[in-house]
Amino acid sequence: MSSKNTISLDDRLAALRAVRETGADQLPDALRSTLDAVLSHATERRRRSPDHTVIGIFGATGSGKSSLVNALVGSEVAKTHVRRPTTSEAHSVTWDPVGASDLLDWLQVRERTVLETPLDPRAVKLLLLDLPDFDSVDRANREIAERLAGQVDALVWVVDPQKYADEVLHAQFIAPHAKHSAVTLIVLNQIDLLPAADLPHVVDSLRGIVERDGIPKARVLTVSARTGDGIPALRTALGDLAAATEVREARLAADATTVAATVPDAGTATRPTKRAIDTLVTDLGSAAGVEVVANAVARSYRKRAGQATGWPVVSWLLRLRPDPLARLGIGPQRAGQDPAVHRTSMPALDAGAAARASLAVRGFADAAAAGLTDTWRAGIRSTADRAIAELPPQLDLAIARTPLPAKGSWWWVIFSVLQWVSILAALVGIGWLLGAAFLPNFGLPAFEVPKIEGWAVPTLLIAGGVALGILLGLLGAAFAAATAAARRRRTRKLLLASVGEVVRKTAVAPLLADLDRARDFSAALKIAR
Ligand SMILES: Nc1nc2c(ncn2[C@@H]2O[C@H](COP(=O)(O)OP(=O)(O)OP(=O)(O)O)[C@@H](O)[C@H]2O)c(=O)[nH]1
Ligand SMILES: [Mg+2]
Repeated sequence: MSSKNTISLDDRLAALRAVRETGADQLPDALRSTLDAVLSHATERRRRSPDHTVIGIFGATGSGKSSLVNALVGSEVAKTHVRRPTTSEAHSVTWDPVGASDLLDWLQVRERTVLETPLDPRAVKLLLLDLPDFDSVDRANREIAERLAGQVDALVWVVDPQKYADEVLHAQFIAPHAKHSAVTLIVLNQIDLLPAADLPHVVDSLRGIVERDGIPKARVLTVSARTGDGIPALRTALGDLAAATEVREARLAADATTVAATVPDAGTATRPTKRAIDTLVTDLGSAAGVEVVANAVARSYRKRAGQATGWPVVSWLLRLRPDPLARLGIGPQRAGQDPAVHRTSMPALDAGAAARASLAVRGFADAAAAGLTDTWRAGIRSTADRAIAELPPQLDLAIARTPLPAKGSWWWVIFSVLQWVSILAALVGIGWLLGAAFLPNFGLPAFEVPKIEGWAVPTLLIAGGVALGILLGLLGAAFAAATAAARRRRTRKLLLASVGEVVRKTAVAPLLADLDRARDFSAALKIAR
């Protein structure tokens, strides 16, 4: 009782429209057309004279529908006959035709009678329809009755004492319209033909059958179109229906609820956590070669630091080795190239990396879609597949565009100067010793070799120079190792930030949009139901 009554028809229809829109590619075609039909029916009905209440008189042939209409309005407006079927066209009776004609056009009712005195003071805006028999042998009759049963605001079922229990009438006609129980009246006509004592039994039996049709607590009225018995009560009941504004909406609401009940729910989506997104970025980053580049940055730094600060006697050998960054096609030497068109020459997602990348995206999507139904999961899968196809070139570009820390360090110059000083010292020592040893051979005066603590100064210069060179080399290598490690970490961070941007835009955002759509769909469906 509760939620059904607090949601307005507007909200319910808006929700149904949202279900139709957000679920567009997830719903089977047939269901989509049904939703469209219900929505357009509701829109059309509400656009046309919302003040009039359309009540249709339905029933088997000969039950006395036309006679009942005549009895209700108090004049012979409808043709009645013993010949069957008599009524083959819908016939309307109105008391306030202004605004009703548009509605009657929509209902495709051509036979129109306008009367003066309403059958109930509250029923001025009533639009009463006498209809052809529902179970007619005449197909056209059946179609008119069926179509109008789908359009009217309230339904009156007329049965007679002979055929009130007819299986076909209940199973094929009343039960399918059970969803409109709130706007349905059951009328047992021709009670003048029943012995008074049997009436309560017949009514009880009829009530039981109608309850089995799916209309519990149905309002059953007993009348005789011939004698007028029960007619005033039926007029009051129709007046009640015409006066209640909610009646006009109840039918549309029931239609919306009924179709919504047939729409399969989407299930519940799990919004990915920040951690799951971070893991996806890291996984895709390593598939795209973030580690490879970070290591190359570190090795490139160490190589160049070695060249600049190593012991010059051996450090020149390092020049023979290619720069690890250059080998990847990235790094300082790409200056002048437009990074927007530049691609790295990394093996952009080789088979193994591509497999790991798609596994990561699929895993991420599947985890988020775990609580969804198969069709919605499949939709999210195809979004993931689209992302998997788009990612490799974008990841490559992201890596190519990221400015890497590739500059040298300030202390290289100091080390380099000191290295040359140490070489110079060693060379001076060597020259000195050579001079001291060979000059006398050329008749030149030998010069004194000074000593410190018993050590010849040239020897000290050589030993000191070599020792300083090696020491500087070792120290430089240690500094370089520490700096290279820091640069590896920084590169990793920079690259992951670039990769993260791409991954968020290309994979996470579309998947989140899908999940949001599933959530909106479920929320709308809940309201529509
Ligand atoms: N005894 C009795 N006869 C009735 C009553 N209502 C209708 N009839 C008769 O039943 C026959 C059929 O009545 P209609 O009103 O034409 O029945 P209908 O339901 O409109 O029939 P179709 O138009 O063929 O679907 C007529 O001969 C009526 O006189 C009633 O309350 N009591
Ligand atoms: Mg008739």
